[in-house]
Order: sequence, then structure tokens, then C-alpha cells
Amino acid sequence: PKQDKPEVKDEATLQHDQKMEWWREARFGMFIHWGLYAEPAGEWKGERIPGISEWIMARAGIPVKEYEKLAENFNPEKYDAEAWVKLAKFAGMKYIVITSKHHDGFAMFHSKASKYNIVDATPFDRDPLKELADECKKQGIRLGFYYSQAQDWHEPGGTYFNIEEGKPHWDKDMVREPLMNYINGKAVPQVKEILENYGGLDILWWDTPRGMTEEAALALQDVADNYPDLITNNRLYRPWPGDFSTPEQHVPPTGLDYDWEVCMTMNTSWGYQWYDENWKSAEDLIKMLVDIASKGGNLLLNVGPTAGGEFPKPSIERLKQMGVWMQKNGESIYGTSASPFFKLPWGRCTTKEVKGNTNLYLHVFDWPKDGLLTVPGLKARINDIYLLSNPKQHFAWKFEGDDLHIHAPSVIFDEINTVVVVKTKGKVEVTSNKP
Ligand code: H79
Repeated sequence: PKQDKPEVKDEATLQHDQKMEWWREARFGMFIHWGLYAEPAGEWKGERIPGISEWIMARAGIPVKEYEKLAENFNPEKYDAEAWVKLAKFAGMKYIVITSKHHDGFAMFHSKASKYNIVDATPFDRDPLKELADECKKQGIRLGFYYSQAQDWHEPGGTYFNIEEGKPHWDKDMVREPLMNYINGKAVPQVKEILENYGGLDILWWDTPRGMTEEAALALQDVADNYPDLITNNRLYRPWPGDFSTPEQHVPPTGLDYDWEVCMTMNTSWGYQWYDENWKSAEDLIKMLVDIASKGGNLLLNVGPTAGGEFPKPSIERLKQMGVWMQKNGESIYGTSASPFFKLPWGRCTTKEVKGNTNLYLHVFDWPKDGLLTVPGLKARINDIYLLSNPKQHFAWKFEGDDLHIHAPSVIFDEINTVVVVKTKGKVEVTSNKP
């Protein structure tokens, strides 16, 4: 049961809150899965390998020596960091997290710790992550790197690698060489490189800790600990708190009480897969972002660029449509808190404290046909109710007991998710909540 005593926070908690402040306000980021796997794009020797394309090496059982050859042709000449960052910003995203090395073990940055990297092993004579880091600084957006710390299908010590066959096995742990050889020989040095050489990362995003040991996790955490402002996730080891938890491809129905971020694809695959046409609509993606914000989480929405260095057209279209909505309605997302209501029949709610007063943002997924938008069980002193996308449009209201009825004309204001702002004096109290 909640108590009304003011919370007393210790020094560590205050510092943690300070570190997390921008991340908690951001609400919306871009995930980028880009690597050698974009070249086969889900197809190997004329055969479609179903599932997620960045797993093709394991799913098709491709020997290291064969997979390595992909690097010889990897030459993403259309890559344009400025355009990528510009689009992320247009979409309303406040941070980018990009794969610096996925399970295939190939580094998308210039690494001294392993020659198997984009500068030394491909004809592409540029470091795309350096270019991205510079652009993020220039355009003012936060940047994180994803690093697959456990699985590395290129190294005999990486988990899920079968030395005898020279290829990954994802169903059994076939490690023959000690994990720490790989951790100390490649993972630790590369993590030092990415944290040191890219102008200070904001996020380090670990992935599934299959086959990790506590010793390996501590060795990597030691490196991360040198960067007090660095935000990391909970996937270094299991169990491992990190700074936030990471539901993948689903939204937790009632949110989580720890900081959390849903990572989600727009279609099925993370990496580019040329025949993956299972696209979610822009409308569904906007509603997903709203749904997550109404539960207090962040959305990290994925793009899988091509081997040529371009975002797929359907991704661009969706990001633009989300941007159009965010430019009008972003206030109802950034820096908001979870809904105080247990359930609302017509949509979702986000809230924000502004100088001691509360704004309720009503996200109306289903505009009421009977002209009455009802907020059930609310005690509040209301100042004003208006349309976020057009603040000149005010609405009349009346209370019936604790039910707030807003007079909603039977016109559709916005094509996707109309946001109605309820401005109150002081705090609000919700009386309708059932568990
Ligand atoms: O980077 C993306 C995925 O490649 C990565 N995490 C996101 C962010 C990821 N690594 N592991 N997993 C996700 C979960 C693995 C699921 C598996 Fe399977 C089920 C591995 C083996 C069976 C999926 C299906 C992959 C191969 C077959």
C-alpha cells in the first residue's frame, strides 16, 4: 500500500535520476540493425531463410570462412549519416542506437582489436559509426551503440560457436575455447574502443546473454563503470538490473515498475530482409508509441538499412508519417508520465505536471459517435479543455458526479489519434480505478 510520506532519496538514487533524466523524457528512439547480413538480406544460395535476417549465419549454417567473404563486397556507397539523423529527428526520435557488432562478430566501426571490421575488411574506406556520431553531435540527438557481448559467431571463444564445424550452433552451447579468451581478447578491447573513440556514447545496449558467465559480465561492466553518465540495459547477464529493462517485440500489458524500453521492428526482421513485407501501419505504430508512453515506457523503433546504405522505402514512409503526428502532438509524449487511469474505453492517457498543475492528454483512438467523451472517475478543478493539434478549438464540459463529460462534436479532427488536453488547477485524483 502506498504511503503519503514524502520519498527520501539517497545520493546514489539522486545521481541515477539525474543520469536517466534525458532518457525518461525522450520516450522515442531509433534502433538501427546494420551489418554484413544486409547483403544476403534473408536469402542464401537462392533459398529464403525465414525469420530474422541478422541470424542468417546461424540459421543457414554458414561457415565462418564463407560468411567472411560478404565483407569483400560490402560497400554501402549510398550511406548518408546526415540523412539518417535528419529523418530520425523529423520522426520525433530523441536518440539512436545502432549495432556496432551483432552476433556475426563483424564490427561496423574501425577496430584495432579485430581486423574483422568495416574499415579493414571491406572496400568501403570509411567508418560509418564515426560519421554517425559526428552527425548526432551536429544535429543534437543522443547516440548509443548496441554490442553483442556473448554471441560472436566469428570467434572460437564466442558463445554458440562450434569450432569443429567452423560455424555457429544456436541450439547447443558448443564453446570449446574458454569464453574469457574471447572476452579479454576482443569484447573488452572493442567495448573500450567504442566508449572512447566516438565522442562519448549515451547508451551501451547489450544483447541476449546466452552462455555468459558472471566473470565475463563483470569484466565488461568494469569498462562501462568508467563512464558515469553512460546508460546501459539489463541484458549483460541474467539476472542483471542495468539501468532499464528491455521487453522485445511486445508491450507489457500494465507497464513495468523499473525504467523500461520496448524494442520493436516495423516489419518482422531487424536486419534488412528484401522479401519481408509484413509492415505495421503508421497508425498502428503511433498508437503503439502512445500505448507505451501511457504505461511509462520508451519505444525503440527499428530500421534495417540495405547493404547499399539506405533505409527501406516503407520505413522512410512510416517515419515521416509519425513525424507529422509528433510535430503536432509531441507535447503529449515527451516528458510525460503514465496514465493514472486503469482503463479507458476510447483510448489512452498521458500526464504532465506543469508548475504544480496537471495536464491530462487524452489520446482518443475511437472518437465518440454520440458526441460525449467521458473520463470516468476524476476529481479535478478544470481550467480548460482543448485540441492539442489546434489549441483554438476548445471543448465544453460538465461533471456528473466524478464522471467528466466532454462535449465532442461529431467531426474527426485528426486522421490518426486525436489528442484532447485537459488542463487542471492543482493535482487530480482518480476515483474509478479497479485492479
Ligand atoms: O538484435 C535483435 C535480435 O537479433 C536479437 N535481439 C534483437 C534486439 C536476439 N538475439 N537473440 N534473440 C534475439 C532471441 C533468440 C531467439 C531464438 Fe531463434 C529462438 C534463437 C534461436 C531460437 C530466432 C529464431 C532466431 C533464430 C531462430
